Amino acid sequence: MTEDCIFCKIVAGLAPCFEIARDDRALAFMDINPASPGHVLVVSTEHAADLHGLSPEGLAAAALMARRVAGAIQTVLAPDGINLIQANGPGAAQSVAHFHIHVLPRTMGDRLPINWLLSPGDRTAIGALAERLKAAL
Ligand code: DGP
Repeated sequence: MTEDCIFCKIVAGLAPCFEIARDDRALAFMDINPASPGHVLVVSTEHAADLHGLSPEGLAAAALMARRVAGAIQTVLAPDGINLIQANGPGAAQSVAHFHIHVLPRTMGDRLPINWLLSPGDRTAIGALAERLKAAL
C-alpha cells in the first residue's frame, strides 16, 4: 500500500467505495465521476502506478475481472457497446497513479470523448447501479 494513493486506501477499506467484486489481486467498484451510467473501475490490489510496473499476475487478474464486470454490465444495462480503457501517464490523461481499467458502457451516438472531463455523479444512482451489477456477478 502507498499511503497517499486513494485507490490503495479503497483497496484497504480505508476510503469508501461502491464495491461490486473482489478477489486477491483485483477489486471492482463504481467510478465516482462516471462518464456514463454503470462506469466501473477495476484496480489491481497491489500498488503499481501504471501498466509498466504491474506484475503479470496483477494484470491477468484485472483483465479477467474487467471481462466479468463487462458481462454483468451487458446483462444489467444492455448497452450498445462497452469500452475497456486504461491510461498510462499524464499524456494519456491518467489522473490516478494506481493501475486501473475503466469498464465503460456506451450508447450509440453518445459522442463520449475518450479524455472525458471528470464531474461528480449522483451517488444514489451510482449505488443503485452497483447493487444491480453485484447481483449479476
Ligand atoms: P484516470 O483518469 O484514467 O486515471 O481515471 C481515474 C478515475 O478514477 C476517474 O474516472 C475518476 C475516478 N476516481 C477518482 N477518485 C476516485 C475515488 O475516490 N473513488 C472512486 N470511486 N473513483 C474515483
